[in-house]
Amino acid sequence: MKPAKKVSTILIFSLLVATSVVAQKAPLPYGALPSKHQLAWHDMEYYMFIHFGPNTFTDKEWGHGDEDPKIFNPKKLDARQWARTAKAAGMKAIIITAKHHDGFCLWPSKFSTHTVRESAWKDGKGDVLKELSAACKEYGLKFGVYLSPWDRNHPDYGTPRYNDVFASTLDEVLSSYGPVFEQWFDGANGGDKKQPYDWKKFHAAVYKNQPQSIIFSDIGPGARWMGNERGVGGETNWATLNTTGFGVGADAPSTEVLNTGNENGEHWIPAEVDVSIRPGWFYSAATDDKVKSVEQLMSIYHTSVGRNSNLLLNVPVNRDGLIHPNDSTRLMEFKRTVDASYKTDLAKGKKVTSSDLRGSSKRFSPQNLTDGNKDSYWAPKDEVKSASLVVNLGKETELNRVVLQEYIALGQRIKSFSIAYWDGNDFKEIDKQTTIGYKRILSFPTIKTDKIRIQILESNACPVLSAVQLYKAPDYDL
Ligand code: FUL
Repeated sequence: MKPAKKVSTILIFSLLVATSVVAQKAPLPYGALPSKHQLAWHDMEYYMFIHFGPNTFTDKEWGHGDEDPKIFNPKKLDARQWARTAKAAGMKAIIITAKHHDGFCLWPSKFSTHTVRESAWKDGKGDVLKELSAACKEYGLKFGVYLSPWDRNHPDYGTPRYNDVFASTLDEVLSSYGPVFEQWFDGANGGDKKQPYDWKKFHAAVYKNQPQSIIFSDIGPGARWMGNERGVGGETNWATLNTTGFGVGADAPSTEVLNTGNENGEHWIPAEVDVSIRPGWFYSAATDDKVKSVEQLMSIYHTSVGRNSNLLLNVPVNRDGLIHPNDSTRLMEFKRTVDASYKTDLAKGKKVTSSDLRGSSKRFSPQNLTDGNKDSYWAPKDEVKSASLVVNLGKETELNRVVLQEYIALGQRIKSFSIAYWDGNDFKEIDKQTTIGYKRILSFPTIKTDKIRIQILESNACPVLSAVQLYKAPDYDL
């Protein structure tokens, strides 16, 4: 070989190598990104909320703070029964109202005189947080706390001293009961007394003790309220939100914005759907026959977990200190239905082809979509913003659910997509939707096909999908 020819061959060869190396780099992250704690939080999907306190004994939703603490006397309280129920229901954690708006503390706080210590329960020697955190640990559940900044009992409320009291209260709870995966702050304030909250101080108290904790409030910073208490997350649901100029409660973004998030929002603040299994948040014998049906709960599952949100389902504890059998029975029926619907992934291991490949590396192959591993993903080339994927089932198969997951560690990117099935001659559209995010579930009447097509119609950066799953849910769950 002549030296000139040799040089040009080497040049071409190194150019080829260079292009393939460039093409095979992972896509760059897009927009606001989840922290590693938020990524772990997304994986939890479904957990229990417990509202419990003096309201349980007075049949109120909002106590006034002047209730006699002696009324709190749950004689058969068994936190292990709550944890056992949550575990059997498939939940991953329990968040309890450690302090609701009436100020009553479910633990013997040094910073209050309105607590379990002043109650009749266990002669003032009890501590609900101690029992529940131990039960959660025993059953492998995470533990979280709701502490209302609005306090209708504390004498300092409405004075500058209160912010320090509340920060000390947080400090006390968050340093006494082991790991707290989520700190829940509600935005309600129906009182006459004005109290400008020092959120910076409150957040510092949380992170000092529990750096991994997800702080929930109307606007996060860990997770956001999704704008209603009916269990309905936005059909379009971005995990990103603009918070500049906004606050909690009256200063929060509109409920519409909370419901959908902001496309290209400043921060990763995903939605958490909080909803009660009964009409009220607190237990009342009057609602024993109004526990939500399996159909209602399945619908909520699809409008929460199925729409890029976590589901925080409230199961109020009764006056005995137990979860009522009507609630636990329903939770088990719900679990059976979810399991029956999402038991067998018909796409698992099936061949997937895509309109675009990001080089030849297995690392970005469409095959990763059906490998059962949500940490592997498919991505096309950087400049590709719309693409098409076909799952070949190999034989005619009945199905009525499609589950999609974006690889959110690289941001939420997809703006719209459609799904279609092969009818023997052509692809027929089943549904067309907007966002995907951590998880999107689409339900539709049963079809029989051997191929499903997913078209990414618009994406803010090249789409990065980690899973396509297909299911045939029993018809009763529609
Ligand atoms: C709201 C409260 O006012 C309700 O009582 C309940 O705790 C709900 C989950 O949050 O802000």
